[in-house]
Amino acid sequence: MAAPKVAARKPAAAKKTAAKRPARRAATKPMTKPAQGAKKKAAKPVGQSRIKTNIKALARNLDKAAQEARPIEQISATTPISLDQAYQIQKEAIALRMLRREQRAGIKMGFTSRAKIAQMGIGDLIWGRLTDGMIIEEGAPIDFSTYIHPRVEPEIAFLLKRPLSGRITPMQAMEAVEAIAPALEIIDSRYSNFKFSLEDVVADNASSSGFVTGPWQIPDFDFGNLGLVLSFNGKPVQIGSTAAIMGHPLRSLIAAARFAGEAGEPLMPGWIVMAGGATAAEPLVAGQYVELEMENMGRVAFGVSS
Ligand code: OOG
Ligand code: MG
Repeated sequence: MAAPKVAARKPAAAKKTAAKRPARRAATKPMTKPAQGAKKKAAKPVGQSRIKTNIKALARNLDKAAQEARPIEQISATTPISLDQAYQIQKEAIALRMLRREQRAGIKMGFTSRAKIAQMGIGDLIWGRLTDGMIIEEGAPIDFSTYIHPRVEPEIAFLLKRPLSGRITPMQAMEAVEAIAPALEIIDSRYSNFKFSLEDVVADNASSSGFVTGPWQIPDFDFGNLGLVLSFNGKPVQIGSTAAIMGHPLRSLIAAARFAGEAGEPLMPGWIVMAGGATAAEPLVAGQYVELEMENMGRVAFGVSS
């Protein structure tokens, strides 16, 4: 089978760095006592500009946590945010990566399998934004110290050749796919103990940290129920099937197009769509060799250095 061209894709430029920045000083507010006899003012509703400030600050915190590989407290523990605000925080945090010259590489879907839903206790479909800074070279080692508490999960990746947005049919979805590949996603929640609410994890870009894709192939065969084995140092740790992803991974691509349409950010040619974990995620430790073998699709692997 001829290998599809993947010319639209850029090589991973930005590597994950763990530059330690000096801690920012806490913004301390002077305590002001109300003048005696002054009437107590009604609590002010949180204004639009105040919300914007919070969203930017929360995005900066998440971005800093990722860069420094230091966990932070869940946002929901102190600040109630809506799902809409959570996606705004995600967008702001991605804008910070763009300022560091990362480029958009695609989109990832989350909680598309029962195994993931059961493991994390969240049943809503979510999505996150992928950048080229998250691309990990196939077969290369990742540096364990640049992560907080990384986990890996087996996925399937779509490479698009046409834009997709809004409500689409399975046929339209297939027509936009240039190639598919077995893929591994590294997730690394920025929250302590990998614990979060739906809004927390959305704000944290669906725990996105890195992804590796294996050999690309033209999808001229049914990839709806391919067996897969995730192994650490040659020992199987998860066994499953691509059917675990919404019954067929194409449904995840269709959902991604709908989310992209709602967000006003159509899926673009050259983008990668990660369909979501087919099994529960497994924690990574230094010294491991991680490999995914997928029926008819080949292998994808990476190492974990200490
Ligand atoms: C959230 C990310 C979910 C998937 O494939 O379901 C996800 C998490 O589990 O931390 O990437
Ligand atoms: Mg995933």
